[in-house]
Amino acid sequence: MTSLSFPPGFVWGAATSAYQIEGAVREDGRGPSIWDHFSHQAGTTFQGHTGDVACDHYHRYEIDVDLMAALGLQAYRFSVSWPRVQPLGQGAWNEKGLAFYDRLVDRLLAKGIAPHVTLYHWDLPQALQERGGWVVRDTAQRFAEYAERMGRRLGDRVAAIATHNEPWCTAILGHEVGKFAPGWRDPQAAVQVAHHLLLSHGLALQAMRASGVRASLGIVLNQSPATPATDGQADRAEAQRQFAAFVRWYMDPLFLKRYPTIDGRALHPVVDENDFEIMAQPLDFLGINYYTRIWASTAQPPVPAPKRQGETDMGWEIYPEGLTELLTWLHRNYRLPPVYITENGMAHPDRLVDGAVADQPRIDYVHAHLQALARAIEAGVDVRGYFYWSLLDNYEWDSGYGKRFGLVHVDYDTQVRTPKASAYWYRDFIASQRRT
Ligand code: IFM
Repeated sequence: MTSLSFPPGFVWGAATSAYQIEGAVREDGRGPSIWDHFSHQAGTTFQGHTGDVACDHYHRYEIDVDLMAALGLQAYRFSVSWPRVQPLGQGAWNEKGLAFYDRLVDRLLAKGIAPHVTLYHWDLPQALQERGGWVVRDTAQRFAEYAERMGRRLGDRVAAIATHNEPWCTAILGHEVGKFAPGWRDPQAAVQVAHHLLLSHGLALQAMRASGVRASLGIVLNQSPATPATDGQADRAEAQRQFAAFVRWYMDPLFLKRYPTIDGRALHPVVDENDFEIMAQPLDFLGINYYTRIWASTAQPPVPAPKRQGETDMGWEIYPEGLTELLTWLHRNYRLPPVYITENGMAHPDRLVDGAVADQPRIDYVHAHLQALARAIEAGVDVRGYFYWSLLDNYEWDSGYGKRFGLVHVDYDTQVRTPKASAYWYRDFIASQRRT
């Protein structure tokens, strides 16, 4: 085992999201989401995979919570499927959908596992998309109503509620690159979507606080430091530009009530007078998802990232030092609330052999990132918890079931769950932390 030691009360968990694991997309009154719609269009996902069944967690949540308990997890981060609880994204609520999350939360609590809820992990009700989706300002208001309802329903029992997961992905991958739902390729729309996501976050926090929600309230951002490929002026400027677009575009409005100036960026959202005040609501916590760094090269062809510590099955460079670099930079530049690492993990081409999965590279990945995290904490960053992504192998969006991130292997034909070597390693690590 390891000599790593984290502050008392540090929380150890794992994360998932609704569309990636639940399945049961047409059951008990759930409405369609943009991911149902998108993944059913030809050519959008790996081998046409959809989340129709996924890990069938909707029916198997009890055994999944038992698995978490067996691994000694102290917290579980999951998301609520908006169209499961409000099929059209406005108007009527679906009691059967709400009751599912009641049952999940109660089972977690019965096992001593703290529920950390995310309200939006990319599955917008399709009915709202048909009215324009996130490019329309009114969607932010609809989201605030949904947040308030979920806050009242779950907020007295869950530890934390995050509004959004990774708004950059919704805005850029969904509306500029087009590889995520709703599949748009419109950079001006993307910048407006990013604005409305942050606005909806602020409105949601206001609404939940006004109705007395007791859970900690925050947001989850995906972030990476940016390294210039060379010492040249052009690469250094490019690294700053990419970092501003990826990290500061979301952090500055939340903490400094403004957007950063980015060299050469002509696109700007329409911003109403009071928007920055709304977006910059005090945060009880900030969730950060960290996987890799940005490698900035202006050469043609670009200088490739060195990948000295290898890459994951997503092709992402393994660069644990980036977690220390990122957190210490954020700590120096913003007045951060308590931070949680709400996602960190690796895809690996795991194989089940004789009932076991030997995923030593994943163990090495987590260990190295925990060392990097410990260094950031030593440097003064107030980090309160770590969630491995993901508890289960699951539906990796446009990569379908082709990429496995889980601590627990899922056989998608039989739905049998098999903890991998990394799950046992993580279990023993958590137990060792309880003793320190
Ligand atoms: O699977 C995703 C998750 O939904 C959001 N963060 C990154 C993960 C790995 O790509």
